[in-house]
Amino acid sequence: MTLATEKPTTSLNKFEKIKAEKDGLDVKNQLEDFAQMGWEAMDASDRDYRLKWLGVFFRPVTPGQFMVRMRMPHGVMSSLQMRVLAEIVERYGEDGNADITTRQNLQLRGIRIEDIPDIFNRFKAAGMTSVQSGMDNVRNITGSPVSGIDKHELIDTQELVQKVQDMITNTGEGNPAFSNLPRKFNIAIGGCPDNSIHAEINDIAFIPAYKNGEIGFNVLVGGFFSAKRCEAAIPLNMWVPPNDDVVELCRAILEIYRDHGPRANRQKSRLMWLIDEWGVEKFRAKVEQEVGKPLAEAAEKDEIVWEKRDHLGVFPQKQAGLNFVGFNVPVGRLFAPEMFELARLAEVYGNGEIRLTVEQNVIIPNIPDSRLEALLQEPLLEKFRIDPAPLTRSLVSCTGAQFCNFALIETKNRALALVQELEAELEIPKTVRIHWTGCPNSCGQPQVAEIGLMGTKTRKNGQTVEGVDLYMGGKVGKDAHLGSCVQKGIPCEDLKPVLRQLLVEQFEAKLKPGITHGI
Ligand code: SRM
Ligand code: SF4
Repeated sequence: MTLATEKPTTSLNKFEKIKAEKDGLDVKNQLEDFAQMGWEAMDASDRDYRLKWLGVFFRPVTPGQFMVRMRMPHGVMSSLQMRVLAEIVERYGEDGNADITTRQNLQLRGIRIEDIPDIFNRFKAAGMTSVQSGMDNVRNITGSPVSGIDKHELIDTQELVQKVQDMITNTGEGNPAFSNLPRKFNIAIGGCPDNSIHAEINDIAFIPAYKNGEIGFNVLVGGFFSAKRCEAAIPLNMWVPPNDDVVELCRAILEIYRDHGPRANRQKSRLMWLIDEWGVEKFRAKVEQEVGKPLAEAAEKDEIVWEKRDHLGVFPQKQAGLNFVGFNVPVGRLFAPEMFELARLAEVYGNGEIRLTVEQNVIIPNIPDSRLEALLQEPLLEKFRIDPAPLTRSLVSCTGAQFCNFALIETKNRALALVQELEAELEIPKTVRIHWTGCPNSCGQPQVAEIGLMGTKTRKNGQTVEGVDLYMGGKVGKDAHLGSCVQKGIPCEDLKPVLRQLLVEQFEAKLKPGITHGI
């Protein structure tokens, strides 16, 4: 094994040096000390980098108020867990909130370092962890948000996702075997016919496919976005049954990536760069060798045969008499009172379960037919609608300048205000998927959107102003493919007429009566 820790530290890049000096997970034993000394006195490498191994992110935009990124395997959580998280953010007043992320996960804000030991105890008591959710670790593992309750699903992937997370994180305790990857790593396991996981943008994706009459998964590898390069995942020409082979395969690929992945240049360290270097056949052979047995070749066709569903509204489950209800949470932002309310609704009307989606929305499952009508009358549904307007419905946004220091522009608040203005002016016959992302890191996935907006700086009247690069053509679900940049440097203040024109010319929108201004 050629881990970075065995190399002379002088030749390593900044991040490899930090990891070689001390494993990120080691700060676990220093949390009480950090709480005592406060954020200003902490060693900068521990505070700004190593804490991310525990899911705790120093925010230079709001110094002293940390962000905590959870792990919510499959986006499934209980009302009890939601309430624990609500109590945590509630104590920070206006500074506290939680964002649903594009990986079906939650990020808490406003967190003080002095509270971390207590917060981690609460996580543990409620069966949650934030371990290894940042830096060179495997991110939240995604799955269909309606797994186990979907009439149309081919494989219930919940247990598999949990098993893969447990293998990677040592059941949430932290696992040094996978805490020093060359770079971040994304895994998605989809058992549904509509590719609700965005398989194409994950380092490993499992998609349903029949082989000799048995349902299992075809495996894709190497999908990723970065500022310099974006690639859709490619077939590994491998099929695995939906059992522990999935866990073994993830373990094998992670070990290969850990031991052989390129580490010199952070811009060229994601899994696809290793696959480029070796070629997919050599990579496949190495995976087979690492797993220790021959693995089947890919099934001829996969079972992603549907357009992607957004799960908003009321849907009968596969369990007779039960329903799931999908709520739109505008740009994924939750505050403590709404989190308590979601927990209450899940308990009063469902069985206490809550699910998160990669579109930054919420699903409450297991609602009996007899309770549906009453749920739909609840005041929270005025804010988190089940039938939102067509642009709000599919709006996704990354964090942006409010909290993220990489951001070149403000995103969430601007995104929401702009679609609301456009909805006031236009009749829009169908939903249009608009994704905002504050910088080229692409956390808001503009490449999967019909209209993608990526933050940039541009010039207007001799001044540098906030702007966006416009992406178009992203297709999700069946035959997914990535969109590309069609126009650069549109000043944000000029964006509304550009989008209005696009919506009219390409998405069949019409100006509402009385709206005259200019296309
Ligand atoms: Fe991301 C870094 C937020 C999904 C690509 N991402 C960051 C950081 C941690 C930067 C930082 O330290 O400030 C952002 C934290 C801001 C904050 O305070 O919230 C951040 N990323 C997010 C989230 C919260 C966006 C959102 O609003 O939903 C998503 C959290 C997911 C989760 O629960 O773990 C998020 N990030 C993504 C995705 C989308 C996905 O996974 O489907 C991508 C593109 C896909 C991919 O990774 O291949 C993505 N984030 C990045 C990158 C570019 C990675 C690269 O290889 O270059 C960075 C920068 C980096 O890692 O150096 C980054
Ligand atoms: Fe921050 Fe850029 Fe990611 Fe948005 S895309 S959360 S601005 S790193």
